[in-house]
Amino acid sequence: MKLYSGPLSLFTAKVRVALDEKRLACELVSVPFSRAGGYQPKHPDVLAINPKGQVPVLVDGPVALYDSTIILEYLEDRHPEPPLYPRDVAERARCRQLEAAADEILFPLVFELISEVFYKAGDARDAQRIAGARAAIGAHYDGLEQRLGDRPWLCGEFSVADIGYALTITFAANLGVPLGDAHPRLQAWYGRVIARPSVTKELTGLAGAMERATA
Ligand SMILES: N[C@@H](CCC(=O)N[C@@H](CS)C(=O)NCC(=O)O)C(=O)O
Repeated sequence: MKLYSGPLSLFTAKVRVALDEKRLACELVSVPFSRAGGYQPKHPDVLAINPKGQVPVLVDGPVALYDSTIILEYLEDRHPEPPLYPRDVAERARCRQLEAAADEILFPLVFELISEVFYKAGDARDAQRIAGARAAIGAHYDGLEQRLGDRPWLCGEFSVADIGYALTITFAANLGVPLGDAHPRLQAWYGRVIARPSVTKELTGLAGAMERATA
């Protein structure tokens, strides 16, 4: 298998963690990325496979896929053990919904911070936009704290929902919105997720990439 990935790409990180959890070997191809130019120029293989021109892109023999959610589902179908989705149909649907919510509800708020804080210099930043995104992310944490309750993981056993949410929260925390005192269960859950060797390794790699990108 070959994974086209971005050094600081949250969506690629989800796939790398899943590959590691499933003990699957994969060649990693890093696409061009810089703080000044973003994902330009695009890798020709990515452009040929993904009409959105985005990473991650996974190639497995004749199968070429894009979008992290689709790739995670493919990996689960192709390599069911160890599972990263619940077996029960209703729990599985809830897990898919949460995994998508991390990408489609929480991440767009985090992306507002990436746009303002990572890509812009201090004096060009929109303080109101930053404050609005921070407040909305905090409110999202509140909802997740309720949803988690006393359970160790978001959906029964460790799953793609935990992977997606923990990585998105890591990005939010690095941009100034860490989990706070109002989120004790979420903090304990986060500690469990990042203690997994697959996630620890991924976060170490992301921290190194961040240092290089901002040097
Ligand atoms: N929904 C997609 C999002 C992928 C995505 O936004 N990838 C970013 C890197 S994290 C990218 O390639 N951006 C370049 C661009 O949009 O041109 C997924 O889940 O894979």
